Amino acid sequence: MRVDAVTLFQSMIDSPLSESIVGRAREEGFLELGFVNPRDFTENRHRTVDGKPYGGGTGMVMMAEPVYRALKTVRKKNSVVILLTPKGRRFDQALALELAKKKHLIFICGHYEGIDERVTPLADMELSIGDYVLTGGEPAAVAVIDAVTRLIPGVLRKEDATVNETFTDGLIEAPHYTRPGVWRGQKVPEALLSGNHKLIAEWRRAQAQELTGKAKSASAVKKKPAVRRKNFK
Ligand code: 6GU
Repeated sequence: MRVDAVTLFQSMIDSPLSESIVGRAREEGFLELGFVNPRDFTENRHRTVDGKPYGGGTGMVMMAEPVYRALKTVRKKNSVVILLTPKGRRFDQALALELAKKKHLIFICGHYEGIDERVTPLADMELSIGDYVLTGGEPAAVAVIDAVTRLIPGVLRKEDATVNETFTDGLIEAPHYTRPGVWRGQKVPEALLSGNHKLIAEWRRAQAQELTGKAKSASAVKKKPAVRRKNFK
């Protein structure tokens, strides 16, 4: 897959996507990631890419023309153009699976207070990664590109690594454990030590259903504290 990002801040995307599984996917050619900077498409001496908002208000707005020209250099017939904005559709696993089938994705990353609204018609979709405000679209592009890249066939070594996992079947995955069997007084659940594959599968299914039931009820999510510290040895 080819991905291009229209961004003023290339390294905010390039750097995190150079590590770990996505970094390896790029080295192995599963993902070709390119960048185009609207600042290279300005016409004035100061290479200005932003301006004060019409009607007043705080912050600066990215100008439409440099974004348009940058986009034009990478856009092909088969490109899917995604504008990252907190008012977009919420990104989820189902959409990650859809996007993983595409040949070419282009992410337009706004910064400052946002981009001139008139670039919106250039995009095929507007995406958000959740209900909070980031300094720009770049960290959102990283999240989306990461989630999509690991779904490209061949990127994950184990063939079934994406089959059993959280959200693909609508369930949250069962908890994972590794050595040692007892860690600071906490034991690994018996079923996982049994060597009985049927029992293990049943245990995981039951755990997944329980976790999903809990998490899916809105009241449980609201009441769940962000941090649950236990007294630790
Ligand atoms: Cl895509 N952009 C910005 N600036 N903030 C966000 C976002 C995107 N998604 C959630 N918050």
